[in-house]
Amino acid sequence: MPAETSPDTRATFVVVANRLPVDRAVDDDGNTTWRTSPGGLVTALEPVMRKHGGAWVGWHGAPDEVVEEFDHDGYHIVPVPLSKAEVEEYYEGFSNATLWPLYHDSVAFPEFHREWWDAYQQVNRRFAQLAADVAAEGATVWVQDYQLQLVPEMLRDLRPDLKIGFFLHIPFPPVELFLQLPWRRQILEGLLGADLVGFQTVGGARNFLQLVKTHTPLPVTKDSVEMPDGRHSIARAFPISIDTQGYRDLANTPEVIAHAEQLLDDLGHPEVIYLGVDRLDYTKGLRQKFRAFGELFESGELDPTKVAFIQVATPSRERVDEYRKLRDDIDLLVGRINSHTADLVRAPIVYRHASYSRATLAAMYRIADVMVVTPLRDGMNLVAKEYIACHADDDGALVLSEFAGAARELKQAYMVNPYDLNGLKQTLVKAGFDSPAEKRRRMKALRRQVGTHTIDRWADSFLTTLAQVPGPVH
Ligand code: GDG
Repeated sequence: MPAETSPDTRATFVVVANRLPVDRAVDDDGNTTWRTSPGGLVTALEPVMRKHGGAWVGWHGAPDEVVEEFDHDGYHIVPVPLSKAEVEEYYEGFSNATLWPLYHDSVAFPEFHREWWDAYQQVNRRFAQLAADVAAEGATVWVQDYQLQLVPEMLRDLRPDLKIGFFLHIPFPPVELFLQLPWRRQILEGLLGADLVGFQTVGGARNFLQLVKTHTPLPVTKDSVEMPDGRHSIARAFPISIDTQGYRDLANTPEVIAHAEQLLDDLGHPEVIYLGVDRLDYTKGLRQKFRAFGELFESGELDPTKVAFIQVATPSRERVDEYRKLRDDIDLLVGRINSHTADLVRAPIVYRHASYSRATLAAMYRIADVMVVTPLRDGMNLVAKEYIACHADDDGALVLSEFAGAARELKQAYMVNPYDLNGLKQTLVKAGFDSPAEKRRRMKALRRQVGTHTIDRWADSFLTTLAQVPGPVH
């Protein structure tokens, strides 16, 4: 198991991710502090890091700026500098306008540009070099996500002594889609530099192994790829989760309970509260969600004076064209629905394009009768799990897209196909007005699942498997 490190020694446990888990904040006196940043990867890995100690290598979020290494919450932070052009080409370009849409079933059109690919390679090489510099002899290095798929191979070339793991937080696409990538061979080879490649679902691991079988000469036996140096690269599913007890405790603090009461008062105690919390991203099925509620409010199947739908859309990737367009579309759609259906007192849709504290989210989870999670494709979806952890009563309900990785585990959710508008509408009504006994039955099972499959278990399972993968034959 990884051990603690101190700032002046090299680390025996290193996480490498595109972003650091902290954002810079400057207070009124001009002092810089670092605050934990929102987002799925950070929510998942921050508790792992606090437990294991070590170093986190990642970009600090400001282009053209060099930031010194520092300590934070018991671990060491190693900022990676990126130029403005690299942010545009490696991050906004290749990562978020090529790989992100392609890996999410091409729900938006992926763009392929050779300059973006060049920047992707260049930045991956820099991350690999910094990880190689900071890792102690024989250290465990855990590389995260789609922005850094070339790092495992590059790092192995630099430091063959390391144990290298890779985890993909987003879906790994079906074979036909992946094959569109002009640089598909390099990406496969990059990933195979890891001793263990982790995916959110069995389907993702299967897609990857299928590609290795058909598009490389390497022998594959079950989930193991035999590499030319005699080592093995294992591909397996490790469904990610949350710090369940941490969320439970947060939701039960007096402050959160009081905030929840306040929210209920402010909303005028609606009979049923539906809630959505998503990054503003075209994969999250927001258009579908709003259209369904719009029709339900307009037809009166949901009474706009008695039912509320709260949607938080956290600002995300605002410099990427597709995200700007989505923001405008949603503003228009919500405005139109509310202008048709609101009375003079309250609009049925409360839409906020803003970021909130974790405690405020917990208060919202507490008061939501129905949590609505409708992605068109999602690696896992932690919001679904956070709701189950925070919603203390068994009277809650989770509406969940079958295209979220979480659907493989949260089988007692009210399952929907977000493309089927009528089906979605029916299920939204059913989840809101189902019998208490049926809701209780489902919530109990969901709570059991999230209570036993925690982020600790996920990390332990990945790291134990990684430690057991046999190394190269010398
Ligand atoms: C990727 C994959 C996978 C959201 N708004 C605020 C806020 N959040 C937090 C949520 C949750 C996280 O961000 C979002 O996680 P998701 O899993 O729902 O989605 P992605 O960001 O797309 O995450 C996803 C995940 O990685 C982990 O592997 O599950 O499939 O796409 O924790 O609570 N947090 C705060 N304020 C907000 O306004 N503090």
